[in-house]
This record gives sequence, structure tokens and C-alpha cells, in this order.
Amino acid sequence: MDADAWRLRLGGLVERPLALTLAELQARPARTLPVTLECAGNGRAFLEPRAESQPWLSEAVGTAEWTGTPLAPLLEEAGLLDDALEVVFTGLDRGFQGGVEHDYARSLPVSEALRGDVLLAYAINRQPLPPQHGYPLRLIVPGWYGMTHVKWLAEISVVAEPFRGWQQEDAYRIHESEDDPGTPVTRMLPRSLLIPPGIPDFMTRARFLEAGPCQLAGRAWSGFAPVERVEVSVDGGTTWEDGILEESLGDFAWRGWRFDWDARPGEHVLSCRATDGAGNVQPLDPVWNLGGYCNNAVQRVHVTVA
Ligand SMILES: Nc1nc2c(c(=O)[nH]1)N[C@H]1C(S)=C(S)[C@@H](COP(=O)(O)O)O[C@H]1N2
Ligand SMILES: [Mo]
Repeated sequence: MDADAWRLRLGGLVERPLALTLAELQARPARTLPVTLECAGNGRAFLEPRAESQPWLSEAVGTAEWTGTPLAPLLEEAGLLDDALEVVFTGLDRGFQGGVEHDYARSLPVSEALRGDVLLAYAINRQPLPPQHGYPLRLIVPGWYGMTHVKWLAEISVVAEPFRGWQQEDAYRIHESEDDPGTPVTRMLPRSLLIPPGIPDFMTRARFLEAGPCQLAGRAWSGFAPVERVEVSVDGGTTWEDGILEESLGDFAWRGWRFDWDARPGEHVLSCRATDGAGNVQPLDPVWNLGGYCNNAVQRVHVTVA
């Protein structure tokens, strides 16, 4: 992407359409926020039968400090017209999916687009965005699953009708069959992961650990409300004990947790379970759906203690 030729266009149902250079966006007020992004397909490969898409296990998640200019003041400067319903964000990448040629585009309701923490981000961890993360500009919507954070952002358009683009209407829906419209994927469900202790067996990934005190640690996040509790089970989910939460990095960043375990010889299945402030809890078993989205079932790590 040649950033000198690039412009962010903001138009549609606004009084004053805008075209901004990267330098103009960088000269505006800036905000830096730690935000966790998780792909909505994270955990898909644990579902059976599995959708034909990326076979993510637990790895499609990360946290960074994103710097950008808040979107809301730009929308206010452009002046939303009365019938504004949604804001559509379009990236520069074009391709075929589901046999349909389209630009990558996603929409947000106006109320969500006007949240003060929605950013037009040009930096990650104080560095310019690298190409693969959306250079020169990407949308950051704290709390929402990965597909929302449109990369290589080129156009923002205010519309009066619900947006029906492929990435909005066909993809990212929770449903059991193609005939069922289902519900759209929005915010990240609570999820937690633990750092597997000990050493692995190459093929099975089973872990081996010496008996004695062992500190388990991991991360937990939710896009609905901050994580309030992480419980740990060392017996496959039969009994649970509270872990200790580390300091919060921010409402929309994952939170560290730890748990002191006295590892006794034998076979163990380690799990962690997050609860958020809205009362959402991770399920023990996945909830199957056609696209393989939003699998936030608790992780299971098999460990042999010797
Ligand atoms: N323009 C554009 N933006 C996009 C995508 C895309 O294909 N094109 N993929 C989305 C999805 S599905 C995810 S999970 C995140 C991944 O962000 P990352 O590559 O920075 O990890 O980007 C989102 N933004
Ligand atoms: Mo994704």
C-alpha cells in the first residue's frame, strides 16, 4: 500500500463528506488502548463436524496496545444525517468467498460506531501497523470479535439500511443450517486459556510434569464486561477452585490469572473457566454451529505427573 496515494474517504449520509490523508489522521487527537482481538473462528477445530474454514484450536487471539484517532469526533464533524442507521467500513482487499466477488466490508450500528473507544488505528505497540495487520489504517472496536476490526481501511460510509455485504450477512452468523438466518456474531464471549505446564509429547501434545508445587497461569477475557472470576479445575471439570486475578490492563484487554497447584502423581486434566461482570460463564462443552464460531468451551490440558 502506497500511503502517499491513500486517502480515507468518509461519506454516505453525512452533511460534509471527508477525504483524509494518513498525516491528517495522525495530527488529530490520539488514544492508545490495550485491546484483545480474538478471531470468531478460534476453537473451530474442536467442533465436530468442523466447518470448512481455518482450523483454529486456541491460538487465534492476541493483545496489543493500539493507537489511533477516535472515530466519533470525525463522524460528528462530517455530520450524520437523520436517517443514519449503520456505518459501513470497507477495506482495500477484494476476493471471492462463497462464490461472491466482494471487497472486505463490515458494518456497525451508529450507536456502536459513536462509542468513544472505537479507534481508527495507525499504530500497534507504538510501531506503525505492519502490512499484515492493516497498514496504513484499521478499525478497532474494543470487545468485538476479530472480523469487526477492518484492516487496510479505505472507506467509511453512513447508510440508512442494514448492510447486506457478504462478510456481514452470509458469514459470521450463529446458525445450524443455511436456511436458518440465525444471529450475528458480535462481541467476544468470555474465554480463558492456561499456559500448559511441564513438557509435551510431540504427537499427542500430552504433558509430563514432576510432582510438587506448580504455579498455573494464563489469561482470560470477555467482550461483554470485564472478567471477574477465573476458576481452575485439575480433575477434568468435576471440582473448581478460584484462581487469583492479576492487575487489569484495561476493560477490553485480557487479564492475567494464576493458581497454586500441588501436583500429585497421576493423570490430571487441567481446565480454567472465566466469568465476566455480565454473568456470562464459559461452558464445559462447545455449542456447535455451522460456521464454527464462538467456541468458548473450557480448555482441557492432559498432564501426567510423575
Ligand atoms: N480488510 C480486512 N480486514 C479484516 C479481515 C480481512 O480479511 N480483510 N479479516 C478479519 C478477521 S476475520 C480477523 S480475525 C482479524 C485478524 O486481525 P490480525 O490479522 O491483525 O490478527 O482481521 C479482520 N479484519
Ligand atoms: Mo477471523
